[in-house]
Amino acid sequence: NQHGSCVLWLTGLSGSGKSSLAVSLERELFARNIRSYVLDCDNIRHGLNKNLGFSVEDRKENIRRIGEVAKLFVDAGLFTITAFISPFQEDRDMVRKLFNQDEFIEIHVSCSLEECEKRDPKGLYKKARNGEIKDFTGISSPYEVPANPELVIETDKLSIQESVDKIVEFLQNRKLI
Ligand code: GGZ
Repeated sequence: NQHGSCVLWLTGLSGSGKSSLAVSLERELFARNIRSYVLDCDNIRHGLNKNLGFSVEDRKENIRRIGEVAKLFVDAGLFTITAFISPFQEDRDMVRKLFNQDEFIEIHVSCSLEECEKRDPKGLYKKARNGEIKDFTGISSPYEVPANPELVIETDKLSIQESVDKIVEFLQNRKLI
C-alpha cells in the first residue's frame, strides 16, 4: 500500500514482554510522526472478545477477530501493533493470509519459559502450576515457536530500547518508514 502501514504481529509467551515492547514501539513511531495503534488484551479481550476464553477453539477465534480488526486498521493507514500470545502456527498463518506479503510482519518475542516464570508479574504462572488456571500457555497448553518469523527479538538478552531499535531498523530496511 502507499502509506507503508502494516501490522507488527508480536507473538510470545505470557510475560515475554510483548505489551511493554508494543507501547515503547508506539512511542518511538510517534516521535517519528508515524501514527500507530496497539491492540492488546486490555482493549480486545475486555471488549470485542470478552465472550472468549483460552480453549484452542476460543484462541483461534480470538486471533481471527484480531486479524480482521488489524486488517481494517492497516487499510485505514495505521501501523498496527498486536500483542497477543497467539500460540498456534496455524492461527498466525491464517492471519498472514489476510494481508499482502509486505504488510504482515511476524515478530517472535522470544524469552525462555524459565525467565517468564521468574518474572511472573501477575502471579499467573504460579496459579497455573498450582492448577488454579488450566490451559495456561507454556505450562498446560502449547506454545508453537514461529517457523518463519520476519524477526526474532530476544527480550531475555536485549533491553527494551535495543529491541525497539531492531524493529525500527527492520522497517527502515523494508522502506516502510
Ligand atoms: C494464557 C492467559 C490464560 C491462559 C489468562 N493462557 O500475561 P497476561 O495474562 O497479561 O497475558 C495473558 C493473556 C493472554 O491472552 P491472549 O489473547 O494474548 O492469548 S491468545 O493469543 O492465546 O488467545 C495472560 C492472560 O491472558 N491469561 N488465562 N490460560 N494466558
